[in-house]
Amino acid sequence: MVLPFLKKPSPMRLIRALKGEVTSEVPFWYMRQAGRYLPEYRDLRMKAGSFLDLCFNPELAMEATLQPIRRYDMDAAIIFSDILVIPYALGQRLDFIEKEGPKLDPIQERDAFLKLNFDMLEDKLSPVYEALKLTRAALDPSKALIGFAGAPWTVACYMVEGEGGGEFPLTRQIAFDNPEIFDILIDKIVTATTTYLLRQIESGADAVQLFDSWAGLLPEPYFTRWVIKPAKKIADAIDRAHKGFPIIGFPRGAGERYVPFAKKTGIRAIALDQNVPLPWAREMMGSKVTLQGNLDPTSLLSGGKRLYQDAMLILEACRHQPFVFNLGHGIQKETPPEHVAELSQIIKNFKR
Ligand code: 1CP
Repeated sequence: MVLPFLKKPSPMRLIRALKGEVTSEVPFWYMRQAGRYLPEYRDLRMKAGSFLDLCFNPELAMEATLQPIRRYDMDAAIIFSDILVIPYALGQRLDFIEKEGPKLDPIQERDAFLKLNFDMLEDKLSPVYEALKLTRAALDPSKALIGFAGAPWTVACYMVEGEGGGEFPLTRQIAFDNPEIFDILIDKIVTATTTYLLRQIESGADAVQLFDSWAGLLPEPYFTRWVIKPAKKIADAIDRAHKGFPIIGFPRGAGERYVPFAKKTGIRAIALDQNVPLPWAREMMGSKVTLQGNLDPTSLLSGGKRLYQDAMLILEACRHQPFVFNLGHGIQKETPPEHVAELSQIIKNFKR
């Protein structure tokens, strides 16, 4: 048994903040920090061929993961992959079409949900685990490596609809008309995602984030059924295997439902989108929860005075609280890389 006072604090600022510490410097990383806004990413992507070839080549995926760290020295790297590797590993056809985005062969029937199986999960996802191992070995010990997965509801949206678009009308219709049938799909994704995240942790991830990008589409009682409960199942399984392991929950667009999400899942670090006022979130969730967020990505697109003012408002609001600076959603591909440098400097210059 390790006595609590003998446990060394993590050398990673991000991990200390995720565990509730008010670190003297605010740790930061950005959702979609790797990707098409970086010229070196566009070169790498050309070299790899398709997007999936890039995700499933461990050396190239490591390179894409490390590119933004070299430029901006964030506190964390997020492994380069995509939430849609889960449907792919469950046997669904997946393509990324240039300028259009992901396309899957949609599945909408009970039988198709029942047929999904886990036989190929380990084989198909092993390049992601290899990429994590390589990246962890290459990364400075002061930097955290973040693993991730899509949350079951968001992944189900793409599996049923077959593509993005943001409204997912068919998915919502199937889910609300036949919740018991939709549960079959959600439960399969919960099982696959739990295994996937546990394997990422064994492969070197220091924290994991669960992206529920479309959580805002679900009113009650569906929000509890398909956002809160699946996240709790996954988080509980991780906690049973790795007590206290840092998990970041991101039920994007949940508005006031962020509060029951934090309470009922027990997840202790919550990523906020830009529509959530930080003081409100702090008051409602208490200072035991680490907040992460929540700069509007369009502020980063604009740069200059607006970026400075918006970033400072966030930093001031969280001066005395456990906090991780991030955006409210991913970096947009038109964002000038110099603006990301400006923002990183603003955060580094801020002293608590
Ligand atoms: O052509 C290209 O290079 C593809 C662009 C791209 C990239 C760079 C896609 C396709 N995915 C990614 C990487 C990615 N996706 C990461 C990597 C690590 C990093 O952040 O740097 C992560 C964490 C994701 C997560 C992801 N993929 C989410 C959740 C976060 C969010 O943005 O809401 C979602 C919804 C996806 C699906 C997806 N993958 C790609 C696209 C264009 C989309 C969105 C499709 C749509 O709904 O329109």
